[in-house]
Amino acid sequence: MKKVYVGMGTDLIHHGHINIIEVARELGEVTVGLLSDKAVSKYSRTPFLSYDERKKILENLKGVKEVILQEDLDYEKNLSALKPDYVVHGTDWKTGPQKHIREKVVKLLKEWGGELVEPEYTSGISSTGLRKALKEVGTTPDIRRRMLRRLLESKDIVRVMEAHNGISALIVEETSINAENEVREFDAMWVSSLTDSTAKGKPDTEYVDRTSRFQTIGDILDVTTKPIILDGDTGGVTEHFAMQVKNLERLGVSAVIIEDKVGLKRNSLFGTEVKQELDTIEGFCEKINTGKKAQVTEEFMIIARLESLIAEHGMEDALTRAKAYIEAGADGIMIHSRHKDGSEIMEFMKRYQEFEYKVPVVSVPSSYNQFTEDELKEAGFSIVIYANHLLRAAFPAMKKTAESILENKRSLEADKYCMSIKEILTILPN
Ligand code: SPV
Ligand code: MG
Repeated sequence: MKKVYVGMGTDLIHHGHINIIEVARELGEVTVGLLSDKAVSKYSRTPFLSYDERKKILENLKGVKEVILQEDLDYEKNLSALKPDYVVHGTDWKTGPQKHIREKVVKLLKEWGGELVEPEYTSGISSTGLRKALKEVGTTPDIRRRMLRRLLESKDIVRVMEAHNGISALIVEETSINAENEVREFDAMWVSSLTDSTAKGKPDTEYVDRTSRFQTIGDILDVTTKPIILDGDTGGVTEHFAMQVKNLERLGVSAVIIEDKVGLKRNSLFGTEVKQELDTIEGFCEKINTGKKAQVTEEFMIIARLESLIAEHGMEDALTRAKAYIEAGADGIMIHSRHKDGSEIMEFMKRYQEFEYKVPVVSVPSSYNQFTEDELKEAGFSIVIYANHLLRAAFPAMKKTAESILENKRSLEADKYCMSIKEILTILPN
């Protein structure tokens, strides 16, 4: 039997994939190299189905002898080990971002006289189209909830954008650019207390209560599929926090971040201009621990947010608390700072590297926004949250539009600040 290799990343199997497998099995014994989440995430959105689920589907296709892990987009490791007589791939990779991968495969196959077979790409169907259809059907709370942990495993840094209502969440869901051979998108959404409150014209003091926050989450869940991290403020009283955790899990929210403050919560970006009272270490540890015990799913994450630097309690306090919160069961920590130069954040991260037991660390670079995602990753962060930008971007345009209409007593001149009606209609789901 000849050896045939097929590289695939797919999670939503369609007849285009079956066409490839059919050609391959005519040629010999088929090994599928299934791309890891990490490899797929380099050029596309992380698959809906986990690696093991995708593997199971492919293993049960007629003519597939074995499914092995292809860790990278590059075929070299698997091809060199297997030395197949044939590699089968659709013609779609002759152009576009996969072109250089194809060229390398051609070169490799020459080493042992292997051959590349390229069946015509099946038009009219694509995984992207299927994803769109899936979105119309809807994702499930289980798939959405577990996605954040999968992203943490497969992405260098998880990129999160704030959303405060359905339309802003749709922008986070849909905005996508092609840059440097990758499809670049936001991975998840941050339901910020600042922007949720501001959108309602109310202060960010936990005045917008849980019922209202859950309403916002519901609006976002209705129209999107990406995972959600909730800004849980202080988490409220410990007993209420335990109930909140269960509610969030049931909805399909992936994580809640709670901050170690007590009393009337004020936005961190005020710093010490207002009273910022921190919880005791014991009190906050108990809240984390109670939340973890209340949790019913494996994947839900409780992330502890450190306000020591905001309240100017110093670096040692931040590090002591970080250690204690991790010991209490926090699945991640968020270190917040409002200093523009970023030096205290970087110092914290340097010291954090010495911790024996580490968890993913979240950065909210609203003040120190000169750092790129690559630099934050380099410093040790796993998640970056752009915490308020869509709301802040919308305000200037709204204000200019209102002023322009007052000035001109008509709306013609304000058109330049507005999205066209047509565009609005196309972004909304049917
Ligand atoms: C939020 O977005 O509500 C936050 C982050 O908590 S910050 O506004 O920087 O405190
Ligand atoms: Mg907040």
